[in-house]
Amino acid sequence: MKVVVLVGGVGGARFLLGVKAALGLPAVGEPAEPSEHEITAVVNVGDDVWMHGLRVCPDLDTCMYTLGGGVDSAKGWGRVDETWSVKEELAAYGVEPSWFGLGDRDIATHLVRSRMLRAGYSLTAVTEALCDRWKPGVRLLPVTDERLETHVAIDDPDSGDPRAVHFQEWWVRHRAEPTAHAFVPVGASEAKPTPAVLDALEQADVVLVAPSNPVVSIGTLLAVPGFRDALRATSAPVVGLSPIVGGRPLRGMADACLAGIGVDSTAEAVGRHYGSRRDSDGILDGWLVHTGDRAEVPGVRVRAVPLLMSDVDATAAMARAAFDLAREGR
Ligand code: GDP
Ligand code: FO1
Ligand code: CA
Repeated sequence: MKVVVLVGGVGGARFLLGVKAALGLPAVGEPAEPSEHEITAVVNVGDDVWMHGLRVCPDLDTCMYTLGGGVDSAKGWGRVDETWSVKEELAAYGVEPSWFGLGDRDIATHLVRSRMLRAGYSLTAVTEALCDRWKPGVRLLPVTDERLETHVAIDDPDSGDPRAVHFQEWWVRHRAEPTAHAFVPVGASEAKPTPAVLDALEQADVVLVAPSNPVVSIGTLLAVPGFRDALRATSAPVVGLSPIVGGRPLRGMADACLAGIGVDSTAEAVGRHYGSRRDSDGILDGWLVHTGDRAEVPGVRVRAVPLLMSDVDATAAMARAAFDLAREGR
């Protein structure tokens, strides 16, 4: 089966572990022998940022490290067994930003990526090269090879003046505390989905929308011109899983993001925000919400199942429920 999964970072990567397990693949790494199943992750690049002259791709790296067995699973991002000598030296020089921590091992990834980008390789090619080492067992595709960065319109915490900051500054430096008035996918209007992404959507047997941040992860994928159309055009059923359980995000600050676009932090509101593929611009055929949550989404088949990714088995059960819901629509 050809499965395409739309993901951001931590939540998306953990979901991918379960998708692999549900298809009989090892959650981490590659299977011993080739599998009949193909999993392609279409990954958000809106969090990407130039830091100290290096290109950092948090969602791609979180997926690569998590599925390749190198992630710091306590944090959900960055490398396990990390050291911070370079960060300490940068601080000794008084170099900013000091609020964004780059570990020594992680820096090697950014050095390889930045060098290849400067040599003219696409982000798709760079990611493929990095995955030759990590062997995540799924194909990781940046949604676009063009520059696309999420910036956030806030009121400056000190002066109160309106200003736009890179998503990482809002998320990491300010802990998403300043009210987000708007999320601006800078570069989106010139961006387009890569040919590999369009081909994967066209060839897919099923498309899953991971329980990722609906605004800055899934929303940014949908902001790439042509992506939503390709998602609506595929013959594959599209099934999403709610990242909101019991009226709040399970991790992170998706509620701050949803408030920024005027969507309630409920499974129903997010499902309606994504909309039905039978509508004029919706993307869902099916929507999984957590047991106990209720959701009416016109034109979308809704099912309530346990949606806590407490371990790989629980996540695999979520993926199987999504496959079952996808088949119901055949
Ligand atoms: P990020 O890029 O690191 O923020 O990761 P994603 O955007 O891919 O996923 C973040 C989202 O994952 C958050 O909005 C959480 O609500 C969601 N999430 C985290 N753990 C769980 C879980 O166990 N179950 C569900 N349904 N959602 C989860
Ligand atoms: N998150 C933090 O809260 N603090 C950090 O210092 C930090 C550094 C960092 C470095 C590389 C990387 O790939 C991710 C990093 N993150 C950090 C996480 C990152 O901000 C988030 O994973 C996503 O961008 C949010 O969706
Ligand atoms: Ca992210």
